[in-house]
Amino acid sequence: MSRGCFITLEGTEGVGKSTNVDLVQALVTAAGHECVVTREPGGTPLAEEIRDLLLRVREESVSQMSELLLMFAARAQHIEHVIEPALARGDWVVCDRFTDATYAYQGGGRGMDVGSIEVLERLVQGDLQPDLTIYLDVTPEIAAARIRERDLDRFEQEERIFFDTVRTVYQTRAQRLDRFRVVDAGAPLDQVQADVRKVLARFLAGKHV
Ligand code: Z5A
Repeated sequence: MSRGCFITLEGTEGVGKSTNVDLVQALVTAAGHECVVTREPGGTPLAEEIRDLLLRVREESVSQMSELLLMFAARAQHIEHVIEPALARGDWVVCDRFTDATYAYQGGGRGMDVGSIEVLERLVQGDLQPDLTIYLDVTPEIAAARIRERDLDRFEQEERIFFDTVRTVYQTRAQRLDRFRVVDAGAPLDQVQADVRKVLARFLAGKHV
């Protein structure tokens, strides 16, 4: 049994990750693979509790280090109980956000030391990295407009400069890392989904499936 593939979707808030996860799942399944869909922070009962702690708006200010460690605590749980077992049995995993989000939000938005993130990444993930990362790129204005009607969580309440920095980190990583494919998510949904289909088709062709 060969190991499954690990696909992540990334981007700022409201960019359309949840919308496109379903499409990626459908394409992977149509190619004949069992597909596990999951998300971060979250993906197991304990990790979902940590997600709730992280996203809830509260009076007490959350220290940046607490935020970073909670992200990786949730990730450790998620990897051990969901991601690694699925990949080991040959399933494909499609995950809404992973560690690129930590570099973008905690490293970029919060301005935390990237060296500390690298240490935790190594500790928690070992050699585990996504095989393909679909980065949905959009201006913070368009993304914010898409979620305007919602009750905003603790991250979504950040200032515009925060999301500009998050986007810059994502764009830099997308240029630097081969596993990234960038999709213009400011386009109408039909176009975005056509582009996601193309990315998946090329990836599947490269895997000879
Ligand atoms: N976070 C972190 O700081 N560090 C980490 O390591 C990790 C996460 C893993 C929760 O993540 C927060 O955790 C996140 C970063 C932080 N906070 N922020 N901001 P999340 O992924 O759950 O939160 P989110 O990014 O806010 O998810 P979201 O709001 O659900 O966004 P989305 O999934 O990208 O968007 P969507 O729900 O698919 O679409 C939003 C709306 O736009 C919806 O009405 C769609 O119908 C519409 N849409 C989608 N695409 C289009 C197009 N192309 N045109 C028009 N309308 C569209």
